[in-house]
Amino acid sequence: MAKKNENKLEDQKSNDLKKNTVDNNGEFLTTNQGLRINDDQNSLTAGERGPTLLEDFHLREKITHFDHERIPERIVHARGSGAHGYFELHESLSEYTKADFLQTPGTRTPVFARFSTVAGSRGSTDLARDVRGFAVKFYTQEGNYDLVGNNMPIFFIQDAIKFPDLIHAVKPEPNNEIPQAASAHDTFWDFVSLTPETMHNVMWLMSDRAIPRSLRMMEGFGIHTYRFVNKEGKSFFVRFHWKPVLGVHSVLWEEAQKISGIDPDFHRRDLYDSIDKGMFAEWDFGVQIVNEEDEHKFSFDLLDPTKLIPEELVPVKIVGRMTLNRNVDNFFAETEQIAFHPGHVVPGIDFSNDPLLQGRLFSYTDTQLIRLGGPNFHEIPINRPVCPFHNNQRDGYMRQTINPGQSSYHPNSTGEGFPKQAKESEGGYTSYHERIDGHKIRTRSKSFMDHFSQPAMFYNSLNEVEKQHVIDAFSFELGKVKKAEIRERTVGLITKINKDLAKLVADRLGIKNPKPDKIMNHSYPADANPNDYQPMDANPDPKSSPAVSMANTRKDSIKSRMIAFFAADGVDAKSMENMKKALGKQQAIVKIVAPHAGEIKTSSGETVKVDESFLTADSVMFDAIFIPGGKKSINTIVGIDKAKTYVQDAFKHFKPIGAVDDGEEFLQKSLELKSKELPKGVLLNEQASAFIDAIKQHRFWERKV
Ligand code: HDE
Repeated sequence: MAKKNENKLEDQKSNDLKKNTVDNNGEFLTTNQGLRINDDQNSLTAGERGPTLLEDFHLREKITHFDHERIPERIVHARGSGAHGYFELHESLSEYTKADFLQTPGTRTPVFARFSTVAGSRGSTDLARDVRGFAVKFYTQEGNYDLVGNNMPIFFIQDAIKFPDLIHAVKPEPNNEIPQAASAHDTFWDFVSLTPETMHNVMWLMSDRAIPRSLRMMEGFGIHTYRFVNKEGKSFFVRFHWKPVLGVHSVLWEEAQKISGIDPDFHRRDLYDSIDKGMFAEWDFGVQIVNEEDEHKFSFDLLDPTKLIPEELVPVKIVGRMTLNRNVDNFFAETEQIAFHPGHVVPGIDFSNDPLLQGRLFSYTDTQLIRLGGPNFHEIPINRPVCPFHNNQRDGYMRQTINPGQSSYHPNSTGEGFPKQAKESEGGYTSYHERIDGHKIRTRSKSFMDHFSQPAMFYNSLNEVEKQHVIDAFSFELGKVKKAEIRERTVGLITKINKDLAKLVADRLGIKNPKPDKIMNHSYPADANPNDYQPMDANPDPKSSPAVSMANTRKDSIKSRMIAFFAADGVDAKSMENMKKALGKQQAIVKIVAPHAGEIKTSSGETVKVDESFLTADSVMFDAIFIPGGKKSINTIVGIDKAKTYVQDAFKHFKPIGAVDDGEEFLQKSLELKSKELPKGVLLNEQASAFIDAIKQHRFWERKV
């Protein structure tokens, strides 16, 4: 059986990692030199109460290694969670690209995916309002291909040279290192207010996309336009998409804030636990393909990373699926040491001249050199390709590879000319022969000056609830900004996107008459005429793009959703078990929440294990609440204040709530339902199927709260 697995392409990486996996089970404790340790409890001292001796090699080795355990965290995307899996191609892309892993339907390629927040440190909360990184390493037979994207289809800036400014502005302020993992402070909004090209990504950041319910419920985007090149040498522009099989869902800002306190590892735990339970995380992989001849047919520039290609103009063609099915064995060795790079490509995938992408191509290796401590980070197990690699690069800190022989240069005769170059027909990478003709200049193309049309399109595409959340988010974030002129300048920019939105935000900030700043773009070269850098007025084309609204996501599954069952001694076994079984069939996860930890006894005397007490959990950890019957159980729960707030919060957060039999009494007492007609998503004595359908909806936004 093991032999068979070794032959499977999708297992190649995990088999490779096994070579470096060391299991301590049943082994003696030793030094790093293999010497068995007799006493790991006491240092070597001169006498019982005397000084410690320098001679104690075990103490020295142990402490020295400990002293050097930390490496620098990533300058951005420091906090991340990752998992292994595979990518399966369903439809050949051979018409567009010669990339080997995209040729034959059914081909499985091992992958490692890492999701991250951008601004926070390694130990910061998962639920920060932030963009999420969505990076996938494909271990293909032609070398590693890294698709290093985000969960939003556009970026804040158009040129890599502004990246350090953007990141300095959003990170904690340099004088006091406040605030952690938050954009709600002066320097971020100062930069935004002076740099109108940020506004499209800012709109997405203010939307619920920035506070996902789960890493498994967010989309991924390559953002930049890349190139495909087929066997005939013909090129196509391409944008990459990941669409979550569970749909795109978020939490509310109030929930995000609470979760950050109650369980800052919420997303990491959710990914780990669901994979652990065999509920694998899945995304469909899609491409938007644009013929080279059509490069200029859009109202925006394809090379501009602050623009998306509306899916209504160029549909996303779904061609495969990624399944993450294996947790890491060691977080540091795998998730922390993985090194992504948008420049890791394979034949058939190439770059466009997007100036943001071009800058990234330099940055990633550069940052790994300092973060991972030298040029040999490609030898770290998680970073090694599954295909062989040979070249004349040598030496450097921590070199693992032993290259025998006399020759380390090319051309050589001492090594009989090896390693040799590969012809294109042998899989040698050739760059696309794009014709370039231009002056060496520093300027921004005029075609990049439309900063407001797509933010306006985004806002137009949201439903009323989504719009309200954007208004609330702007009001919160700008409300945290101390300098009035920054608030005013930003609201001025919002007027250019949507006057109603600007007015609503302005009212919340006490700004009387929001006006666009006279010179709105402050990021232009010293010698330039500022007028040449002024953004164009919004003229969205199309006016809206339904695909960007989360309200239009698929809602057909409750797999891995967390459902709290309120129960105490005397809970009605039948109503609890019936619902539990029905939810279990749909692969939802039921957690018994009780007045105390340990166990409770049902009405029929059986013992049930308690998962959480009302003290250890909170409504924000769950997708829905169910209250089974049982007079005694309900009598107990009615007396617990936290249980009542639990339900009230779930109600306020638009979540489905179900109750049967005596459970109704608790619901009535907690929610004080006055009218006979039940609020949307509150279900009394309904079939399990109705409760399941309600959970599929995720939230009942139309509920009056
Ligand atoms: Fe990155 N980015 N980035 N970035 N980025 C890094 O590389 C950089 C950008 C993204 O899980 C760094 O290994 C520049 C866009 C992800 O390990 C660094 C620019 C997009 C990750 C870096 C950008 C991304 C990174 C820090 C402007 C979406 C985490 C640590 C030109 C398409 C990968 C590291 C992981 C990480 C530079 C802009 C995505 C410093 C200079 C746009 C998902 O090299």
